[in-house]
Amino acid sequence: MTTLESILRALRGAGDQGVAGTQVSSALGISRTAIWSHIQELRQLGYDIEATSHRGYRLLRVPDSLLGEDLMSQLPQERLIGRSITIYRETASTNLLVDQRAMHGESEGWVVFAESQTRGRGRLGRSWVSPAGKGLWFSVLLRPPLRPPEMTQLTVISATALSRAIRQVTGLQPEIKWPNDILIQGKKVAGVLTEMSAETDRVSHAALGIGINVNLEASDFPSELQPVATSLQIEKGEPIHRSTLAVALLKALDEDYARICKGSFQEVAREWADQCITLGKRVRIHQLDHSYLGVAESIDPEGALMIRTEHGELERVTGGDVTLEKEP
Ligand code: BT5
Repeated sequence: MTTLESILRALRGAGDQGVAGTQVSSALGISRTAIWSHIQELRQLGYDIEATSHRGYRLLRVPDSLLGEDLMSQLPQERLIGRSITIYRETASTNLLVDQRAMHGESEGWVVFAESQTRGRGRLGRSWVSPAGKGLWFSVLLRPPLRPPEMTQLTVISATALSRAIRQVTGLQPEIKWPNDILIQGKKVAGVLTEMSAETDRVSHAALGIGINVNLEASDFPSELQPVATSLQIEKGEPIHRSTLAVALLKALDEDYARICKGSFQEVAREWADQCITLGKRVRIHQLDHSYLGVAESIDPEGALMIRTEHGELERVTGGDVTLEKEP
């Protein structure tokens, strides 16, 4: 744990009571002058920290910018996802950064956020709009104990964790559209891009990329997306604190990833099914070169969508796009 993270943990732990400089300095084994210079550093970053002789240091307000140490200071000490967190001001794509670091042996659970992405990626070569300071654009490095055909499980747990965290922090009611869309009132508010590097039978690492439109305004979306995309701020009618949401989401992801690592995917799948708007609906499945109609019946133990086609056959869908069809 870095000193900055420990100081933030102490400040948050003390809450309104405040914490004495001497107490922090003896707990961390560093001088009061060193603590003071870290407090100054935090103030420069926009943290409002009161310093008085009778109450010591008190955290009054935190900025909306992302700081790795601050996110880590709010996560449980025992965790896999978010063991280490890096924030970039700008990058091409956070999934790309995960790939590069994974090749150099970075440990599982590393998380990288970017305040903006210049080449944010969607699935199937599509792009993801990621303007500066308005969303949560991040990726997690995982080394999952899954075989390549089971990788849809990762998308399913991410959508479930995302939906839970959004509900907890904003009170909004998100819906999940298989496999990777989070919608509010029918408009897309977040998406998941799971990319893996696999050998024949084993996934060597995965980049789990998540994009959430937090405080975008309608004018932040290109005109063609305005009818189909939304943000939490637009839906809630007020800005949402990004780091509060980031912490809730990292906790939720850590819980759900632990569940699949111990083979309890079905538990997450049940929670997923409760919020999924795709199940029970007439859908059109779009594959690379063709599309067909059917009814979405269930997800199977590997996370694939089971479709009853018009001809009565059961098809297993692991990729491509699904659109909801009007009932005949
Ligand atoms: C996704 O793809 O929904 C996956 C999005 C994953 C983004 C994250 S951000 C962090 C990490 N790093 C990356 O480079 N990517 C991940 P897909 O289902 O293919 O949806 C892409 C389509 O959604 C685009 O073709 C647009 O139509 C639309 N779209 C693009 N940006 C959007 C936005 N910000 N909000 C809503 N819709 C958007």
